[in-house]
Amino acid sequence: MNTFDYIELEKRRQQNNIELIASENFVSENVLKAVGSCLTNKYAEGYPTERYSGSKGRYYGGCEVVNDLEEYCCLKWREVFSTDYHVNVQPHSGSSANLAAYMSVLSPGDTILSMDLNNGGHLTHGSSVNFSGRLYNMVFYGVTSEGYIDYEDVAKKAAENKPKLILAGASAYSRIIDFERFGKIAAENGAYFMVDMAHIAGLIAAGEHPSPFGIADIITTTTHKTLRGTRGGLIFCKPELAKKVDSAIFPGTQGGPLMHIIAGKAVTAEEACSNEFKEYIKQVVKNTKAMCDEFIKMGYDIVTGGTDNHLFLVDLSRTHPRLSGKDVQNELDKHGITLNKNCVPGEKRSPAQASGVRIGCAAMTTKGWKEEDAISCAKKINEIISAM
Ligand code: DSN
Repeated sequence: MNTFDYIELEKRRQQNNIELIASENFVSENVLKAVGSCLTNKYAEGYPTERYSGSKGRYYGGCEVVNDLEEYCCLKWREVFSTDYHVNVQPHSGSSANLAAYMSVLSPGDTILSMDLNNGGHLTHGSSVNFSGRLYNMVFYGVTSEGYIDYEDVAKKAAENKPKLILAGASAYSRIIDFERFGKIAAENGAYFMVDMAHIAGLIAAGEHPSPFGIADIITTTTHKTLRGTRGGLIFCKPELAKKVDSAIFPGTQGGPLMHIIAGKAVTAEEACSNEFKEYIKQVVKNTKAMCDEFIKMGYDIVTGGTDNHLFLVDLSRTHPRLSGKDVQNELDKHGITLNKNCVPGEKRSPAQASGVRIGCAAMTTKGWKEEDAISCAKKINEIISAM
């Protein structure tokens, strides 16, 4: 076996399996071509000079092409979200984007108010085992007993703790996030308002979820989830924070940008501007709702009782108390169905076991799923679980 044999095996796995991991997707041939291009050879530490007043430009010669490419990539991303926010396209990942976003406006020890990982947040939103939880003083807001963000708790914790930054955004939340309400709470408490829109960025781009642009001070995202692009991160910010954000990426936390990935991000943005992408996202939402409704019809508990986006959480604790999310994930793996275990509100098991599973339809919609495919997959999953 050599490297290309492994790549071929993984390609077959991706072709044959039903992919329900809510953060995954399948990129186009053009994205693959861009990220596999000669741009991987180029060092380009710094920024294209014209755009970054005060920046020293690039630290190497031969950057005339990559300068134009990076400018173009930024332009296209502003077009995707119809925004005049500043954008930095260099973050290697969502985690790098969040690290730099925090560093741009916070000092170690400052307080961040965010959603707990167990309630649907993200590792970089303050988990004690992550840099975020180690560097900053974290305060968490919760969800209601039905699993909705508890906005009253957000307001109360903000007033009590006076955080320097309030963060909205989640990895496992199936409902619309009220950015206006968050923004108002941040303004009332003199906090920066940051949104990590990684999961729902594709829906925001397509107008299927309210936009945080115009409300949040800083917005981070990945480009590979519902945006269906290359793996990587982006940071948007209000123009007055541009310099702080740029220097938090370079030289603050990163060296040379991955120019082949920036090319992939530019292709991703071109695709996300298209009408075809808007239709795709509409279908993602329809498929997810159809699948979720089928689980409800079959008697399953769904966190919040439904979904508004590309994912939902099945809570097995009442209906299948014997089974952990991990048991179900492992059994479905044997049948070629890929998803992940997930904690549910009020979780009694450890995150390694969990009492729920997270199901997303973005990847299978790329493969052509319509509502009837999503419904028949829900039935198949029920058959497998019922036989466990
Ligand atoms: N690991 C991603 C997810 O599955 O949601 C978040 O970074």
